[in-house]
Parts: sequence; structure tokens; C-alpha cells
Amino acid sequence: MKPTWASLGVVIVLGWMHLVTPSFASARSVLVTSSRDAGRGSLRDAIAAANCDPRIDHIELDHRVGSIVLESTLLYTGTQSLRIEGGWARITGAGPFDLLLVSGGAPSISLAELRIENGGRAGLVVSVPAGTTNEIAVELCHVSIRGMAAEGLHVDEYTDGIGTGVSTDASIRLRISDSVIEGNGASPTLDDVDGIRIDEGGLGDVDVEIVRTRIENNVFDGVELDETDEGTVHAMVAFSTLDGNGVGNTVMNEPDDGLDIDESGPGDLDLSVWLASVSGNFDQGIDVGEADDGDAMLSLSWVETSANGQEGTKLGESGAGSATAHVSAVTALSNGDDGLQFEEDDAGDLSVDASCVTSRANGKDGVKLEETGAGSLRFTLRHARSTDNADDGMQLSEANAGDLAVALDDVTVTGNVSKGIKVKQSSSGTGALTTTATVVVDGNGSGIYDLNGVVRTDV
Ligand SMILES: [Ca+2]
Ligand SMILES: [Ca+2]
Ligand SMILES: [Ca+2]
Ligand SMILES: [Ca+2]
Repeated sequence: MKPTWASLGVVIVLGWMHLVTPSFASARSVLVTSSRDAGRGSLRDAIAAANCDPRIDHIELDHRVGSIVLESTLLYTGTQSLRIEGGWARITGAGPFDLLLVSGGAPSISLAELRIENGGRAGLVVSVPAGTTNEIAVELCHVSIRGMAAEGLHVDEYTDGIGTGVSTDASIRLRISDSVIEGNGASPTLDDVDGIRIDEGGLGDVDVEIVRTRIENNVFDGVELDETDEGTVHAMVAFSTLDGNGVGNTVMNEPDDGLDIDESGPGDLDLSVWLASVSGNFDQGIDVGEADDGDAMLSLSWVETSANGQEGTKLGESGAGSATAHVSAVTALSNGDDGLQFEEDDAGDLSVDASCVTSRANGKDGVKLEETGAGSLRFTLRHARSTDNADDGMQLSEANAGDLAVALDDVTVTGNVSKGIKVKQSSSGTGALTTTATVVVDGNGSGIYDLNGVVRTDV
């Protein structure tokens, strides 16, 4: 029989599918059907196929795969974006190796419906190759990363490991939703192996969004974002918990927080946290630092930061640039240091607009704002309570060039061991404190007001 063009097409397609095993769900998707470490139909085979064929951008695990015990790292070296849909499979591996390593500079790696558990090193490592200048995006949706000896997720731009060697000029974008990052970093010898860690250097930004996600009981920081040189940090955390991180750390290079962000070099830091719990962490709940040129902007709304070992929230801004914070419906109870601590240094202002804040039984001040260097301090606080703290209810200070303007409205300050409200304006400039319906019950150990260089007006 003479072959038709249609039958020839079938033969060609079947032959091509035979060459690129395992089986294909579509032309650019590989279906994983085996739970074995390697071999036909395995996840390792699928990733190897994607390493060789840039048309493959999708790997799907059949929901019957169940559990895969790896004997070595799954290494994705492809340069194309890749999405792995895990079918709720569980990937583990007892040896001292990272479970999934992405090293080819793919613009996007996306994992969904996958459980990555109990590995001997990190869960997912994205190692950005030298010379990369584009954005590298990492997306986790319905992913759990639990019980890794090292980081749960580590995105690293450096050639020689954490923050050392030569960095690329890539930007890093991370999106996490409906996920769990829990109990990672248990190695007794590795340092700074956080639940989620981004090491970004050189040109480029860090852009992070964490939604509906639990990041808990990691041995080091829950989340650590380090951005250096030119570039900004934008981070948003919502409907999430970052509790109990940094506890049980036996290496102790540095105390660890729920959320730790460090931005340095030119560029800003912009963090929004809303509807979140950041409590019970070893050091600070939220610890953000912006250095050199650029501003720090912090927005907290409906956030609980309690029972952290040091400050509930700590913001530090240094170098040129200002610090601005909007705080509403924030609770800070029984932290080891201040409930809220904002410090701005060098050129630039510190401006804080806060309402509905409860700061109680903290180890030092309920609220501490400190502005030094050129620039002014502006603070408005409405509908707030700062009570039963071990030092002052409120300590607000402005130094060097610049003015101080504080307005308190419907604020209750009582039961603090030292002063109720301590406000200090030193060096040049003016100091003004306006109180409206502010209740300062004389239950403070050293009296109600301690004003230095400040004129108080009660309206
Ligand atoms: Ca940078
Ligand atoms: Ca900066
Ligand atoms: Ca500054
Ligand atoms: Ca000043």
C-alpha cells in the first residue's frame, strides 16, 4: 500500500516520541510514572530529558507516584523555564546531598503540589550561574519543604557559597503561596541554613511575595533576604505565620529571626506584612536593615509579634535616606527587648504613623524610636496602649540637626517599670509633643513624663 502523508506523519511522531523517553503527555511535557530513583518513567529521567531538550518546560508526576527516595541530587541544568507539577508526591533522600539543584540559569522554576522532606542537605537550591543578568523567578505553590538538614530553599547568586565569591547581576523574584517551610536547618555543623534564604549581590533586585504560608520552627532564620550593591528589596508577607524560628540553633553564628532582611548599597528596602504572626522566634520577630543610599519603608497591618527573644519588630536605617513606617493593628507582647524599635541614622528623617498598637510586658521599652544625624523625627500614634514594659512605655529621641514632632491621641501608658513617656530632642531644632485624650496613669515606676528639649501641649 502506498503510504499517505498522514500515515507518514504518525510514523515520524511515534519515532520522535520513542527517542525522547519517558512518555510524553504532550509535545513539551513529560509524565513521570515511576517512583524509583532512576530509570524509565522516573523524575530523574524526566529532568535529564529536559536538560537535553529545551522544548521540555513541563514535568508532571502522575498522582500514583507517591514517594520517591533519592539516592543523589536531582540536577536541572536546562536553560529553559521549567514547571514541575508534583501530584502531591513526596521526595526524600537520606544522604548528604541537596534534593533538587537548579543551576542552568532558567528564567523561571516553578514547583506545585510537591512535598520535599527529610533530606540530608537543602531541599531546593537555585544556583544562579556566573554571567546571568536577567531575572530568575522561583515559584512554589502548594509545596512543603520540611526537615532538611540545610536550607529549605536557597537562591544563591554567588560562586563560592553564601555571600562569598563573585556575584551575578541577576535579579531574584520569589513567589510562595499555600506552602509550608518547616523544621529545616537541623544540621549540627552547617551555619546560616535558613528556612528560606536569598543571597543577592551585584546589580539587581530582590522581589518576594509570601502568601498563605507557614514558615515555622526552622533552626536558623525563617526567611533571610540579603541584597547588596545596587538594587532594591520589595517584600510582601500576608496571611502567613513565621513562628518559632531560630530556636534550638547550636551553631549560633548569629541569632536568628522570623524575618530578616538586609539591604545595602544604593537602593531601597520596602516591606509590607499584613495578617501575619511573627512570634516566638529566637532573636527578633521582624528584623529589617537598610544601609547606604536609599530609603526604608515598612508597613505592618494586623500583625502579631510576641514572645520573640529580642525585639518584636526592629527597623534600622543608616546612610543617606529616610525611614518611613505605617503601623496599624500590631500587637507586641512579652518580647525580650523592645516591642517596636525603629532607628534612623545619618541624613534623612524617621517618620512613623501608627494606630491600634498594643505593646505590653516587653523586656525593655514598649515603643522606641531613635533618630540621629541630620533629619527629623515625626511620630503620630492613635488608639494605643503601651503598658507593663520593663523599661519605658515609650522612648522617643531626636539628635543632631532636625526637629522632633510627636502627636499622641487616645494612648494609654501605665505600669511601665521606668518612665511612662520619655521624649528627648537634643542639639539644634525644635521639640514638640502634642497629647490628645492620652491617659498616663501614674503607675509607671519613675513617673509619667520625662521631657528633654521638648514642649508638651495637651489639647
Ligand atoms: Ca543587588
Ligand atoms: Ca540602600
Ligand atoms: Ca538615613
Ligand atoms: Ca536629627
